[in-house]
Parts: sequence; structure tokens; C-alpha cells
Amino acid sequence: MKDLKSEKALAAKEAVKYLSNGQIVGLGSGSSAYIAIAEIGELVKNGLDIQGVPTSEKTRALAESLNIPLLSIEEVGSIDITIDGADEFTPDLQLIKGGGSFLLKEKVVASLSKAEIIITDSTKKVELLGKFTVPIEVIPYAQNYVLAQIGKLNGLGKIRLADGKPLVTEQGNLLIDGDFGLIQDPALLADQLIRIVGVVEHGLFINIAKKVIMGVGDTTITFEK
Ligand code: ABF
Repeated sequence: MKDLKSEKALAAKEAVKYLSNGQIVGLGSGSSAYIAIAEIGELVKNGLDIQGVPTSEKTRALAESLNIPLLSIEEVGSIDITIDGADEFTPDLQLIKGGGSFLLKEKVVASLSKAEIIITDSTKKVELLGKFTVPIEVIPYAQNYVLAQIGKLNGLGKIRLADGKPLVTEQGNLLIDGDFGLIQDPALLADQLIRIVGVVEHGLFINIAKKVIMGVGDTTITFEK
């Protein structure tokens, strides 16, 4: 049986090798990113001089507990390198993110980053995106309209629940998980989704990742452009 935690840890250890003194570092969210943040905490303890930008309140709390110096998003004009996880990736580095509900901040941080490094276990690699549903962040007022528009794109949207109630994101929005089957043209779907009024962002990360480091067994494979 695959040891996914150790695959994530191997990928995280490989990713932090790209860090160096003076960098501003985007800190992702999700179990893989949290392993990387723990590694960064160790490096900081041993003298690495970086400043982190968190992608969620959970990440902020974790980084603070590890004494990683932090900057808020308003304080940075660009980010040198971000280490984050993903729900699915293709060998040409297109991603679905947002299973953990933090896609909006993750995408803002990724967009500010010179290098977005994704770390995953070996279950996340796919030839076509779409087995994992596409998370879509919407303002609550527009939820029914957006669900209908997703239907017009031949998708099936469902409001994400947490403890039986609609999950509310850190920005006060809702998440719709959109099932579009296997996605032949993720760039086109990304474009169609962002044009729907009421959609704030979605979890298709197109041409954003610079590298995906995947742990597999007791080694890692790096995919890059
Ligand atoms: C985040 O972590 C999300 O965008 C993605 O949904 C998730 C991946 O989770 P994990 O690392 O726990 O597999 O970055």
C-alpha cells in the first residue's frame, strides 16, 4: 500500500531545497503544504532568513507557531517562491486546487509568485483533469444563478457542505463543486467559469505552476515546463 504521507514529505523536503535567504515565500494550505511549512520552520530555526505569506488562517496559525516571520499580502509586491499542494495535476502542469477550500487566497498568492512549486503524493497525477470536481467560489447571492450556468456548460454543481451546512469560505463566500466529467480543454473551461457573474474564482490553475514535485515510493519526480 502507498504511504501517501511519506510521499508528501519527500516532495516537501525536495521543494524546500529551492529556498534561500532573503526570499519572500508563499505558504500553501493543505496537508502537503503543512508538511512543507514544518520543514520551513526547522530551516528558520536553523538560521534561514525568509518571510512567509500565508494562504489561509490555518496556515498563518501554523507558521506563527513555528516562529516563521510573516508578511501580509498587502505588504508584498511579489513573492519569490510559493510551495502549495494540489488535488490533481497533469504532466503539462495544469491543476485543480481548492479541495481544502482556500483556492482564492491560494490563487492570489500563486499569481504574485515568480515560482509556484506544487508538491503532491503519487495519487494526484492524471492525464486529464476532472475526476476531482472543480471548486468554484461564488458570492452567496449568486449561487442559484451560477449553478444554472454550470448546467449550461454541461456541468453539475453542488454547494459544498460542512457539518450539514453550506461551507463559508474565509472571504464569506460559498463553494460550488462542479463536475464537468473529464476536462478536454481546461483553459477554455477556466475562461468560461470566470465569466459567470457571481463567480469570484475557481480552482483551475492554468499555466500557473512552474514545477510539480511528486513523491512516489521512496523518491520524487519533478515535472516542469
Ligand atoms: C491545497 O491543498 C488545495 O488547493 C488542495 O485542495 C489541497 C491539497 O491537499 P493535500 O495536500 O492535503 O493533498 O493546496
